[in-house]
Amino acid sequence: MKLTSNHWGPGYVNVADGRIVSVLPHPDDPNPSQISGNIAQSLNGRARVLKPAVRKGWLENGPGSARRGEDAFVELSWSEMTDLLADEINRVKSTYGNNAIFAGSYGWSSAGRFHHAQSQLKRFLNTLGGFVRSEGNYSYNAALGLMPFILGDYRRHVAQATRWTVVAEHCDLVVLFGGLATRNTQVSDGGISRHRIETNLKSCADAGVRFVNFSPIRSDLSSDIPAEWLAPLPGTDVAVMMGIAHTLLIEDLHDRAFLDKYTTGFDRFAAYLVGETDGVAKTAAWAEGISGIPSESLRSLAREMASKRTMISCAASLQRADFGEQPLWMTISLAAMLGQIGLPGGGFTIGYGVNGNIGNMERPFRPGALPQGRSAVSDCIPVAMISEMLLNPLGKYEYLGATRTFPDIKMVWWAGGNPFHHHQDLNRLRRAFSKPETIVVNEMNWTATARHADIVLPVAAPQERNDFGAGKSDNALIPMPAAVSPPGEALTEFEIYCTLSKRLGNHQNFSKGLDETGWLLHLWDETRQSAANQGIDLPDWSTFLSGDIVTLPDPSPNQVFLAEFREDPHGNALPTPSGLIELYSQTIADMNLQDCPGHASWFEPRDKETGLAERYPLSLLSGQPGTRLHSQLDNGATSLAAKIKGREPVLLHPEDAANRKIKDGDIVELRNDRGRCLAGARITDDIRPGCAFLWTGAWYDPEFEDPHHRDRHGNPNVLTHDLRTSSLTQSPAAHSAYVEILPIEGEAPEVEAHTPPRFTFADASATVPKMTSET
Ligand SMILES: Nc1nc2c(c(=O)[nH]1)N[C@H]1C(S)=C(S)[C@@H](COP(=O)(O)OP(=O)(O)OC[C@H]3O[C@@H](n4cnc5c(=O)[nH]c(N)nc54)[C@H](O)[C@@H]3O)O[C@H]1N2
Ligand SMILES: Nc1nc2c(c(=O)[nH]1)N[C@H]1C(S)=C(S)[C@@H](COP(=O)(O)OP(=O)(O)OC[C@H]3O[C@@H](n4cnc5c(=O)[nH]c(N)nc54)[C@H](O)[C@@H]3O)O[C@H]1N2
Ligand SMILES: [Mo]
Repeated sequence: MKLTSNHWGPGYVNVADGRIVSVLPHPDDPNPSQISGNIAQSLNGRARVLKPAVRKGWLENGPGSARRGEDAFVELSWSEMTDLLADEINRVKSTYGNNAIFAGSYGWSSAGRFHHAQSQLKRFLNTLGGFVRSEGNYSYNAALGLMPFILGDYRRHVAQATRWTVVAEHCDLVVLFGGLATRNTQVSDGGISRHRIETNLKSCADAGVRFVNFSPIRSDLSSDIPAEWLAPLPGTDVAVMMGIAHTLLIEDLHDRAFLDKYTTGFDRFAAYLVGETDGVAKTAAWAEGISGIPSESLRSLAREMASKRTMISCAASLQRADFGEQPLWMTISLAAMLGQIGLPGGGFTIGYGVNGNIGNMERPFRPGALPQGRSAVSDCIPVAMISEMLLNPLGKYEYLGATRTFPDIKMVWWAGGNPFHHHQDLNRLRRAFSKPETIVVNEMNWTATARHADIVLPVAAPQERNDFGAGKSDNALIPMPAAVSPPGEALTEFEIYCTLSKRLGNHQNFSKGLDETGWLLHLWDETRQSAANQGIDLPDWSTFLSGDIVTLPDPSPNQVFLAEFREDPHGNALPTPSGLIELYSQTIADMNLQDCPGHASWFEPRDKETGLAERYPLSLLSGQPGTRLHSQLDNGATSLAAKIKGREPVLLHPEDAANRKIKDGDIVELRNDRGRCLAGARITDDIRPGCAFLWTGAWYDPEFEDPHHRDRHGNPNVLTHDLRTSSLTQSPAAHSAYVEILPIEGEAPEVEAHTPPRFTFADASATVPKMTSET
C-alpha cells in the first residue's frame, strides 16, 4: 500500500480494481484522525467532476451571469475547453487588463508541496501579467492585523508558542477561553505526521495542572482532562477578562514592576477599566451582567491566577467574531497584569488548538515549494472582503489605518477553496458572485462554488498524483506517490496550465522546461540542501518516494514564548513602536476608528446592538467539524455518518429545545433576516442555554423555488453576517450571529448537495461563445 498525506494526517491507501477503497492509519500515529474515512467514498462519489464543463447560459450568450448558480452545464473535451478558456483569458486581459482578474483564491486545498492549487494558479497567472490577490486568512486574521502594532508578527508568535511539555512541568493553572477542542487538533496546515495533543494534555493533567474552560460548549476540552467548565454567553469573553482584571487591580494583585518594565500604556487602560474614561467600572459584577458568569467565580479565579503559575489561552475562534481584535488585546493585557509573560508555563498563548502542532512541534527548516513568481498587479484585498469588493467596484474601504480603493473585477478564478462554504452571508455572496463576467473554478467535486462558476475544470486529488507532504509546523517529510489514476478526464493542475500556457505562449516561463518529475526532483533537491545545512541527511528522491515517513528533529522542544524578551527587553526589543508590549497603542488611537480604539475595549455583539437578537434570541456558533476538514469530502463516510436525516447536526440545550417543542433527531429550521437553513436537532446539556451550535462545512444547498432560498443541508453561513471584525483588520466575524430555531413545517425536501448539477447539450448555434459582455 502507498503512503499519502492530508492536512489531517498520513495514511496508507488501500486500492482494489484501480479505485481507493480505504485509507488506513500509520502505525506510528498515536491518535490517527477519523477524517481519512471520507476519502474513498468522496473521491469515487457521484459529485466528482469528471469532465471540463461550461455553464449553458455562458456558452450560449457569452460572458455574463444570468442563471449563474442554477444553470445546467455542458461538458466539453479538453481541446474545446483549452480554446475557450485561452480566448476568454485573452479577452479579459486585452479589454480590461490584468487588474480585472481576481485569483485570491483563498482556501486550504490539499497537502503536497508541488501540486498546491493556489501556488500553481498564481504561478500560471503571474507568467501572464498577474492578478489581484487577497491577503490574510479566515482563521486568525484579526491577530495577523493587530499584533504587529502591539506585540509583533503573529505567525512567529504561534511558531514560538510555549510547549505543552513545559506547561506540564511548570504550570499550575491553565485558563482556556474558547477551550482547546481535540477535534480541531486533528488538523495542521500542510500535514501532521503524529497527533500529539491528547498525550501532551494528559501529561499536564497527570502532573496536577488545573484547567478552567470558559466555553459555550463542554466538549471544547476533552472529557479525559478534568476541568471546571464555565459557559459565558458567546462574544462576552472580553467582559469576563475585564472583570478578572478589575479584581486584580482593585485588590492590588497586579504586577506593577512587570507592567513598568515590559509594557507601555497600562495607565490609559487602567483608567478605562475603573470607568474614569466612560463612567463604567468593569467590575466582576458588571462582567456577570454581560456574560452570565457569577462575579464570585471571577473574583476567586482572579486571586488564584495571581497566586499560581498561570497560562492564559485564547482560542482563535474568539477573534472570528465582532470586534475580534478585542479578546486578543485583552488576553495580552490580562496576562501582562499577572506579570508571568516569558516565564516557563506562564503568560499567554493565542491560538493553541488552531492546529494540532501548535505548542507540540515545529519544523526545523523550510522544505522546497513551487515558486509562485511575482504579480505585475500590486492590488490586493483583505481576504474576507470578497463580497464587498465584487459589490462595490472602485468603492473605498478602510484597512490598517489607510483608505483604499477596490479593483473592478471582471474575472474570478478559484482553485483550492470553497467560498460558498467559507464566506459569511451566502445570500449576499450569491449577489456578489453575479457581478463578474466570468468565473472559473478548479475542483474535484461539484461543490456550491463549482456550481456558481461558468467554467469548471476537473482536477486530480492528492492520492492521484506524485508529490511530497511537509506540514507548515511539522517535523516530518511524507512521501505521496500516486496510488490511482484520476477518474474521467480529470488532470493535475500542472498539466492543465501546461496545456493552456502552450496555447497562450507562456509555457516556457510557466514550466521552466520541467515536467512533473523534473519539478519534484528540483523541489526535493532544495529540501535536501536545506536539510544538509542543518546537518540532516535525506535520501534521494526515488528512495524517499517509495519509503516511509522521514522524521526530523524538533528544533525547540523547550520553547517558552517571549522568554528572550523577558530576559532582556532592550536587547530583544519587540518590533512595536515602543519596543514593548503596547497595552495602549498611540498608532491605533491616532487612526480614530470607532470600532477599534487605542486599548482593549468592550463592545456588544452587533446583532444585539441592532436589535436583531431580540427577534432571533439564540446565539449561533459555527465551529469546525470533527468529522471533516471544513467542507472537504463532505459526501464521504465519516461526514455522512454524523448527519441527522442527511442534515448537519445543530446542538441545542434541552430547555431551549423544550420551549420550541423540538425533539432530538427532528429536522429543524434555523432562521434570521439574512437567511434560512434546515438542520438536524441534537439535544445535549453540553451546550449553554441560549446558544445553538451548527458545524461548518455542509455543502450549501439552496432551494431556489423557496423565496428565502432556504438551504436544505445546514450551512451556518446563510445565517452569519458579512460585517468584519473592525475597520482596522477587516477580518471575518462568523461566530457573532443570532437566530431562531423552529420545528420544520411540512415535508422536508431532499438534500441535493451531493448530486451533480444538471448536464445538457448546447444549442447548435452556440459552439463558439459570443464574447460580448451582458451589461
Ligand atoms: N461560519 C463559519 N465560517 C467559517 C469558519 C467558522 O468558524 N465559521 N471558519 C473559517 C475558517 S477558519 C476557514 S480556514 C475557512 C475554510 O474554508 P476553505 O479553505 O475554503 O474550505 P475547504 O472546505 O477546505 O475548501 C477547500 C476546497 O478545495 C478543494 N480542493 C482540495 N484539494 C484541491 C486541489 O488540489 N485542487 C483544487 N483545485 N481544489 C482542491 C476541496 O474540494 C474544497 O472544495 O472557512 C471559514 N469559514
Ligand atoms: N476537525 C477539524 N479540525 C480543524 C478544522 C476543521 O475543519 N476540522 N479547521 C482548522 C482550521 S482552518 C482552523 S482556523 C482551526 C480553528 O480553530 P478554533 O478557532 O479554535 O476553532 P472553532 O471550532 O472555530 O472554535 C473553537 C471553539 O470556540 C468556542 N467559541 C466560539 N465563540 C466563542 C466565544 O465567544 N467565547 C468562548 N469562550 N468560546 C467560543 C466554540 O465553542 C468552538 O467550539 O481549526 C482547525 N482544525
Ligand atoms: Mo482556518
